[in-house]
This record gives sequence, C-alpha cells and structure tokens, in this order.
Amino acid sequence: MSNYHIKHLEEYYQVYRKSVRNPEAFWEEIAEEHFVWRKRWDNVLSWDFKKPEIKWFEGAKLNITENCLDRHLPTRGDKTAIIFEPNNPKEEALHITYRQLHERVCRMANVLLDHGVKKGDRVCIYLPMIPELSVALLACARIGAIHSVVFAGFSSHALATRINDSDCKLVITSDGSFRGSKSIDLKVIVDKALEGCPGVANVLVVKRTGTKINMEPARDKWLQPLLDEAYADCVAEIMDAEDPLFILYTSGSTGTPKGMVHTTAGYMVYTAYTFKNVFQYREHDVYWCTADIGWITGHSYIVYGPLANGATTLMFEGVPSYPDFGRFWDVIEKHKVNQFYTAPTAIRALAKEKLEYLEKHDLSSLKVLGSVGEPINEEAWHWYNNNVGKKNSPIVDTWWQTETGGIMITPIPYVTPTTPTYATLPFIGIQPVLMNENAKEIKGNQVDGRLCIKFPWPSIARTIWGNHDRYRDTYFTAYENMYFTGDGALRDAVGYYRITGRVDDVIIVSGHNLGTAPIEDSINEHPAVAESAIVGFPHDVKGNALYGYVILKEVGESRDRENLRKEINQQITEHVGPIAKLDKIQFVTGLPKTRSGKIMRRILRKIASNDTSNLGDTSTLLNPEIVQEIIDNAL
Ligand code: 7RM
Repeated sequence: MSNYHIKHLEEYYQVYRKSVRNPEAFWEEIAEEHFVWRKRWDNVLSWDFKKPEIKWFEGAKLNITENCLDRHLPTRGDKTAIIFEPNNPKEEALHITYRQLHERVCRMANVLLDHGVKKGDRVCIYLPMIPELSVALLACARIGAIHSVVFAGFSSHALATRINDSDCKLVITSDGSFRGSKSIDLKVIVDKALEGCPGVANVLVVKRTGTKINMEPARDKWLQPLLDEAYADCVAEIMDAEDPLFILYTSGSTGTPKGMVHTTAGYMVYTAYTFKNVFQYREHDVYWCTADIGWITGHSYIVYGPLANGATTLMFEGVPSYPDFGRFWDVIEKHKVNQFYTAPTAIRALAKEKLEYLEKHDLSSLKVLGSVGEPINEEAWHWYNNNVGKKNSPIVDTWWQTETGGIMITPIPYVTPTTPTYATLPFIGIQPVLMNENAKEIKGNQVDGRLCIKFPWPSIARTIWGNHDRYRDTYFTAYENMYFTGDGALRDAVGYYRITGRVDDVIIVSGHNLGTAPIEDSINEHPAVAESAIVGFPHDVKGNALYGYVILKEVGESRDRENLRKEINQQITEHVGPIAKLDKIQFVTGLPKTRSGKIMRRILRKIASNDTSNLGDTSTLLNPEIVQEIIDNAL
C-alpha cells in the first residue's frame, strides 16, 4: 500500500526515483496491490519505440468493469458512484449508487449482446452528458466491445468519418440533447451521418428531450424498453491486458482524425493511480470534472479513473452560462464539490463576468482545483486561485494528451509547491526530456526545447486504428527512441516544466525562439483585453514577425485603437522583451476554436500571411463564422 497515495514532497521524490530506476518493479507493485485480476501477468513490460510496440502486463487477464464496479459492491454498494446534474437546475439531480450503476451497466451490456455485439466489435457512442453515456462505455467494456465515443457536438460528416474509419456496427445515441436554453436534435445528425455508413446495423436511442424523431424500423430501437427487459446481471468478458478498450479520435488540426487506441490493463492502472494522487481523492469526497466524456479528459477522469478508485464523480449535462454565469459555482455549492477540474478557456470566460455570480455561492468545500487542455495564462491562474480557491486550494495545472491516456506533468496538490503557468514536475513513472533541433537532448535546467518522453508509461496509446505507420511517423520518428509530444516546454532553475505550446506555435523572430503563450499572457494582462492569439508571418528582415489577434473586453471600447496597440506592445516589451513586440494587431470579436476550446492557429497563420485561398477543413470549428469576419478585417 506504501506508494499508492503520495502525501509529501520527500515521498514524491523518493517514489519518483524508484519508479524511474526500476519501472517494472514499481508498476508491478501498484498493479498487484490495487486492482483485481483474473490472471496475473507473465511480463510487466516489453517495448520497442522503433517498431513501435509497447506491452504492459502481458498475459494478465481482467475486466476493467470488475475493477470499476463489482469489487466495490461489498464495501461501497450504497455509495454514490455518479451524481448527475441536469442541464436544467430545476430538474432533480440523480445519485446513482455503485450497485445501481453495476445493474445499469449489466443491463446495457446484455442489450448489446442481444444485438450481436461481440468482443472486439466497435460501438460508436454519440450521446450528450447523461448517465447513459457512462453506462454505455462501461457496458462495452463489460463485453469486450471497443467503444468509440464521438463528441455530440460534432457534425454528421465528422461522425460518419469516425464511424467508417473504425467500422462501427452499432451506434448508441439519443433523440436530442439539452445545452443551456437550446436543444439539439442529435438523431437527425445521426440519420444524416448513417446515409454514408453502410456498416451500421443498429441504432439504440435514449429518450432525453422527447422531441419527435424518425425511426428506421429495421435499424433503430428505443433503448429504455430493451433495458427494462434485459437481465440485470452480465458475466464480464475476460480480456487480455493488451486488448483494446477504446478508440478515441483526436481533434486533428491537419489531416484525417487519428483514432488513438488505448488498451485495457495499463490504461486502468495509470488512470486510477494518477486520479488518486493528482486530485488527492479521499473516500467521501465529491469530485467534478467539467469536461465532456467525448474527450480523453472525460474518459480518464470522469469515468475510468474515478470509478476504479470507488469515487463519487459528478456528470454535468449543461453549460457554464445557463441559467446564468453562476452555474458552475451553484453546482459546486449544491453538491459540496471537493475537487474541481476544468479548462483555462472556461476560466477565462467566467473571469470576464461579474464577480457577484461567484460571490453569491459557498465554495468552501473545494480542496483542489485542476486545469487542463491548454497552457493556463498567468491572469487566469490568479483569478482561479484568488476567487475560486480563495488562495486555499492548490491549482493542479495538468499537462497530458489524448495519446498519453493520463496526466503526465502536474503538481500533486498539498505536495508540490505550485508556480503560476507551470505544470511543474513529471508524475511518478514519467521521464520527460527536452530535445533541440538537432535531435540532441538538452540537459540541465533553465533550458527549453521539444518535449519528448523517453520511457513508456502504462497508458500510452498503442497505435492509430488501422494505421500503425502513421502512429510511428507521428510520434516516434522525429527523435530516435523517444515519444515526441509535439509540444515545446521549458525547464526552469528548479526543474519545473512549463509547457509553451505546440512546437508549431513556436515562432522564430530574428533568430529568437518565441513561444506564443508568454506573449499572449502579457497581452492579456492589459486591462482592456479579454483574450488574444499570436502567430508568425513571413518578414523580410526578421524571418518571421508577429501578428496578434486581440479580443477586447468591451466590444465598443471607445479608446483610440492606435493607442491601445501602443499600450499592448509596451506591455509585451515589459513582460517578454522588445523582440516580442507585435508588428500587426487586429482587433477581433472572436477566435476560431476547435470544439475542445483550442485556438486553431493554422487558420490565423494563413490569414496573417495573406494566404486565404485554401484554409483547409474548418468544419470542426466551434465558430466557423468568425473566420470570414477576421479575413474581412485583416491588416
Ligand atoms: C488532455 C488534453 C493535448 C494538447 C497538448 C498540449 C495541450 C493540454 C495542457 C496543455 C499546456 C496544459 N488532451 N495541453 N494540457 N498545454 N498546459 N496543462 O487536452 O489531446 O486534447 O490535447 O493540449 O498542447 O499536446 S488533447
């Protein structure tokens, strides 16, 4: 039991050293003591980053749902596993116990079996944030089917592409979804997608909004009557450690989406262990991650990680702005949330609103605040720390990726002293390195480079579905014997990491390497600025120059634009240096964002370079309409 729960800094360093000196022995002990196995592994780890091939706990047999559900029944049967907070605050929240969740998963698993779904088959899940979504993931895992969740904000085209790429034979969806004051007819989107998906034999439909929908008699069925009739127990399929658990597509700023494949045992061990430590979860805590289960954050830290620890995990159906901008704070107060995990984009949006929304609520239950998805800028970090955490809840700035399966670089709250904008130290078992352009490792501190990981960890994605060559080329060829993250990072004097953004966001101006994040931070500190993004564009003398897109807090900001530009550049000069001054500053009303809240710099770069003839695929944007507006006003 010794190393499962890290409680102080000395212990972190000691366990970290142990995990690096002898990874096999370390992970074997964690796996042995904290999970239930049908058969023990023959070999803890075999790997070859050249092929690449990575296997953890080979030979072991297990079912992840026995670890997330069955084993908790004797001790936590009546404990709440999932709190469901509906979109409409007037609708009652649901508390689903471990016993009830087990039964619901078994029933859905039996329905899938009745529809001919077998071990290894792919099932597409296209659902809003309702309990059936978590149940569907676990039901697939129960019978060894591979789930492929597609975020229910994606278009029919994106859905069809993903269904076909992994050849799903069944789709689980709902009539519609509620999002704030709106409702979306999901089934219409599915119907349209399936016109191009001949491999789908069945669609199971959850009734959520009650909207009238079309049902194809031979293909579509309402789920609830089938669940009611299904048997309430279902024997778990015994899986190999390396059997695929799920496929999850990465948003992919270029090319077709990549179906990252995660396997069973290593993913379970790593997500459970990180969840316990990164959120310092204790038995009666209520944990809330605001991500959608359509993203990796939801898979690992709403469903699998929390449930493997017997935790209470909150699922929120709605949006932060409905019925008003106090909704997050209302939910925290109502359910006495102890750990709150959200994204910088949400924090910045809420920080723009009146503080009264927040001050009305009692947030004293909070113990840990989390951030994920993009670099958190200094201003947002302080706002989060001061107003949400009241300087009493450590912020864990967690860096990781769809491909890594679990959190990789992060503080451990109450253990690692935090520094704003720093993800701080590698988690136990993670061996980050910084590489330079000549593929040499950059040793020592106060350096920056490209972030790679030089040793496998249990939850690394094993391949890209149907395209192992692309997996190798994307992650393992840039640097020999390394996993390349695609991110840049710096390591400061004490060895803390700060993620500076995708390396394709690094802009070299007059021979100086400039990361976008620190420059954007300093722009955002200007009192009139809400958000900004900078990109490089070709420049005769400097090689590249900087182009800034700036959103003002007040659209009708009356001050002279030229003056504002001067002030922004003054701000940058003070915070980063004169080299980072912007050549052009365009005031915009929005930035093109992916549905997971990431700025699509590729588009901004093209506009800045006056090269808008081919902007590539903009269909995955949250706000495609902003693109033309920015083009029309480009400088
Ligand atoms: C979990 C998730 C991965 C990319 C990653 C980074 C960026 C994520 C942070 C971050 C700075 C962070 N998976 N990123 N977390 N950058 N600090 N704490 O977001 O596959 O959707 O995105 O997101 O660039 O490579 S993801």
